[in-house]
Amino acid sequence: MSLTEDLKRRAREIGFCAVGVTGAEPFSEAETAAAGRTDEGLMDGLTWWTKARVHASADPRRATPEARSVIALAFPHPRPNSDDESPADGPRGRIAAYALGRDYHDVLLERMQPLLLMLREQGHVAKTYVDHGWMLDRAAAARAGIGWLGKNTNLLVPGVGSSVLLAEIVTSADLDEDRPLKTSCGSCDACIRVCPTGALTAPGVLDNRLCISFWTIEHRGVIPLEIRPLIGDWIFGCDLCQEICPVTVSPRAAAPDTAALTAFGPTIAARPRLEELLALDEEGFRSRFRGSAVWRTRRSGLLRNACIALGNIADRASVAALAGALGDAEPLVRGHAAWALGRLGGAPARMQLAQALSREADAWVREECALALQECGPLVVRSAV
Ligand code: B12
Repeated sequence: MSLTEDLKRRAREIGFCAVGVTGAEPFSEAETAAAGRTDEGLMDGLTWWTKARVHASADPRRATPEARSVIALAFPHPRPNSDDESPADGPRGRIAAYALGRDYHDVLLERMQPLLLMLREQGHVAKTYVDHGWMLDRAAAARAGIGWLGKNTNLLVPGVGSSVLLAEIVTSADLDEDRPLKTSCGSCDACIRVCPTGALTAPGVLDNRLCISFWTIEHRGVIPLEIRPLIGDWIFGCDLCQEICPVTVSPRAAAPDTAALTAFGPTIAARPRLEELLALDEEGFRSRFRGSAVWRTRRSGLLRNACIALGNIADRASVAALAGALGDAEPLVRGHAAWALGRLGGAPARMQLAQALSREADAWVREECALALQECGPLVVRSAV
């Protein structure tokens, strides 16, 4: 058996659902696309994203000059559990499926170790990438033929869909290369139509500034007023453009390998109770989300998102929880709690907002309280006659 076949067999045993090989030449087409989109402002908001990063990420030999091959790998991620759905016990938010288990960076890095060992034992240089090194993951996967780039920009693995996370090994080993697939999404544009913010501006083109995933995961500060109502009940990431994808949700799509999924450990609730999240202090946040991708938002980001979701669900029974958040130590949480109360409306919400306004020192939070009071409508005073 050749080294390529050996590596592929081992990768599948470890739980990777797709594995392919491409050469180590630069990903020139993807580089041009990514640089162009960066120039057009489509990647704006991601403070760590730069043109220099695009160019470096497009060249596997930048960090590994002796590289001959790139092994592209896809690993299935957990899926939401349907018995986590009962809305009867209060409003719930939604967490993107990829974040339901242990942080995927750790999981995939661990899983790649036996492959690294195989290569190094034969004297080859081998370097791993799971998003944190600079590499264009989707471009590598597409050129290695493990899937095609869908109109929702995600890599779709035939027979599996996009519920996968990507990783690569750049190596000096001269492996047998695979060819890119000829598959495409055809005339289907369900993902483009379902996105509530219109973030998919054309097939395969995402405007980061409109993506719910960007706002709820990556953005650190205040979420613009016009975006908030469009976020719905998402509190970390968004899967709408994948959940509608006929390839990903096809009954014929392979169920994720349960042995592979154990690598993610116990999963967190896909639909957590929002009021419970608002009650988390720093320690509570840490013990609930340490080791999971949700950690990235920090407590203040997650509570900000929970307030927005409560505002969108607009159940007046949430006034007390939101009133508690009006007293949070973080202005970011207080301001978004005020917005949410404005969306709930009614006398109790109005009273909480008026009280908050009278004690609030932060200028932006005061502004949010004032706007929310207007949103609640005029105070109705019942006449005695
Ligand atoms: C920046 C980033 C984000 C940003 C911006 C997204 C973006 N489009 O760039 C934000 C925070 C919004 C984000 C969101 C998500 N992300 Co992200 N993200 C990345 C990251 C770090 C870089 C992506 C990148 O290079 N962007 C530059 C743009 C220009 O590239 P692109 O959108 O992929 O565009 C390519 C194709 O569209 C194609 N193309 C060009 N023209 C055309 C035309 C047509 C017709 C078609 C079909 C294709 C096509 O060429 C482009 C260049 O390769 C990668 C990890 C990595 N290091 O690669 C993960 C990564 C792409 N993200 C991932 C995930 C899981 C997500 C989310 C699903 C998470 C979630 N559930 O909330 C969402 C999906 C949103 C979406 N539809 O893209 C996975 C995707 C796995 C997969 N199956 O594809 C990756 C690969 C991480 C990983 N290692 O697994 N992400």
